[in-house]
Amino acid sequence: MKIDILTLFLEMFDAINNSILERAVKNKLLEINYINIRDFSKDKHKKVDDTPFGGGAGMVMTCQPLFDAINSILTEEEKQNKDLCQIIYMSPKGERLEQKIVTNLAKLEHLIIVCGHYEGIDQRVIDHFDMQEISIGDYVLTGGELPAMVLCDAVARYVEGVLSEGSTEEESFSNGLLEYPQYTKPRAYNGLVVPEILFGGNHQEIANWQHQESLKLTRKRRPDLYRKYQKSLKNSKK
Ligand code: 4H4
Repeated sequence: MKIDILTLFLEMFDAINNSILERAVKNKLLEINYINIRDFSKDKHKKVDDTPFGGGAGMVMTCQPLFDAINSILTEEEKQNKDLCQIIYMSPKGERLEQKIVTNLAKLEHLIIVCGHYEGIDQRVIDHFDMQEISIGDYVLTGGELPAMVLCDAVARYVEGVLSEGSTEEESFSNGLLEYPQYTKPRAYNGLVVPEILFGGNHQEIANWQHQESLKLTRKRRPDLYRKYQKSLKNSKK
């Protein structure tokens, strides 16, 4: 299995280079590559983030460096056939990491893991590459590197030969909503545009749209959170 990790902080991964993964890599059961997203920035100051459209705190990682970094890794075959390589984005909005996801990922030949920072990455990157968003839990970290290490560690355990035979058989898992999609400059990238509502300047309309997007996303991705939210809404009206 080959895992390509896109990150801004390669040195953080020294932590897993001295673990069971090191032996798996040495025995050629696993290949792990670390790619620095900043190396792909075409900005003269190597910027990789910008302010979010629609206002709001924090910064968002921009499209260009991420598009170019990912496209530099995908083979022509993988660009044509999305089944050959799974691209994962570590995000609090993702599907909660559970063993079922781990065992499914462990069957793949090639994984690309994208580590976000700040408020995350521009939604167009996620949509264009049809990324699988995975969360290690309902909390926001400073970066996606630790979640990426958690995922690598969990997946590597299921790669044939990494652990001794049979050792994985007998083992045992806000405002209450997921955040709305994030966008930043440019307004259009490779024909991919930002929702017009964010440029209307009507903060109430923007806030309403963002809330609706949060509701939509949460209902789809985390029905458990959604049911809890609706219930608390009913109780607050009593
Ligand atoms: C990504 C913060 C996306 C906020 C990030 C968003 C986790 C987690 C995490 C640095 C990056 C944070 N990754 N499980 N929990 N705006 N990553 O906290 O989409 O909510 O995996 S956002």
